[in-house]
Amino acid sequence: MSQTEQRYTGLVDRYRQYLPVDAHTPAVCLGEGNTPLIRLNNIPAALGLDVEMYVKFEGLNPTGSFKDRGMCMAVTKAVEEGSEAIICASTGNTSASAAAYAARAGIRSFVLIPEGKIAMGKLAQALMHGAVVLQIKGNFDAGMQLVKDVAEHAPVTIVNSINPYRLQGQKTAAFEIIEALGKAPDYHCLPVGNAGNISAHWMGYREWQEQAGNTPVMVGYQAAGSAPFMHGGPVEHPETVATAIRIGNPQSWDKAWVVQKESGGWFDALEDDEILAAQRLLAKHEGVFCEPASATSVAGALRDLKAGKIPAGKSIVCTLTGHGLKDPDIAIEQSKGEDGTKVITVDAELEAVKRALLDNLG
Ligand code: AN7
Repeated sequence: MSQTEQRYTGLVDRYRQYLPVDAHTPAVCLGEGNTPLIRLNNIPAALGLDVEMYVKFEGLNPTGSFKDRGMCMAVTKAVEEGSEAIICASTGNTSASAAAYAARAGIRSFVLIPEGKIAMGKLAQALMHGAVVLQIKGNFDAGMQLVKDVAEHAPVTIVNSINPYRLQGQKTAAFEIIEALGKAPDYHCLPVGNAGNISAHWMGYREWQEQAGNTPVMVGYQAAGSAPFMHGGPVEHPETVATAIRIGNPQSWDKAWVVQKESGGWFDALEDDEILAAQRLLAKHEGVFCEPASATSVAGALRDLKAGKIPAGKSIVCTLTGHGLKDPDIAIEQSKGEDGTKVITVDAELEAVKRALLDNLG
């Protein structure tokens, strides 16, 4: 093997035989997938929980979220089919990913985002990758409807998760977990917005059920102010600090209920302060910085572990869907103490720095 062949190219090459591509399909890849499965040590110990708990850190994908798995497949197929432009509605991460893969493929991208409700890092990405950014005076659900309508009148490929290739790409996360553990975990917990990712994971687990020997119980967590799966129908005005999952009308509604039934799982919801507490816990005690929406999975799993809903002694994987750097505003906001920022300003001289160290060592 040459050095080039040995280099990791991305998930289309790695899982070609399990994906709807043939040997000649040119992959539009950025080295996505192959993300670490990190065992949590400090949090379970501190809480006295008997559990084998992992986070699958999808924030380490090329654009910082799990969307790259699906986008790699969606753009690969769009290009193969001769498309010259892609479009999506997005709470942020899909737009960042679509913009990057379109740039890589040399095609145009159009993204519709809700005005004022997208994290700064995601907007920066869409702009830098050259997407045409349409900020709409409405939420994600309104944007999604507009995308469906406009795609009937213009030569653009929709790359939201209603594009079936998106879920095909995203199912590979389940393959990687089975490869890492030698089996599927007992429980798999994910944040749920449109419910594409939980549906894709279940597809992956089912496809590799034979070699894994088991399938996990799938658990989906939503933000309480944005929890259509708890209300049994669409939520008209979803609100949450976790803007990535500020979605009231999930596009994979039916698929997700099938996952719940087949896997014996459930949906639940968490308040914004529980979500942010889990985000801080992961950052401070495990060195893992995810965005607020991602922490929903860990917040939910810890609550269900404490309540005994998830029994002791089990293995659990929580997906951390996006990187903490996506949303610096929320991170800094949370890091403020009672007297303002926690950054200590000192004179640029040894005594002042020494005093600050000694004051903070105790
Ligand atoms: C960090 O970018 O829908 O349940 O438009 O960015 O598959 O929708 C983002 C979703 C979880 C929910 N965590 O996944 C978008 C978008 C993060 C996300 C979800 C999203 P799905």
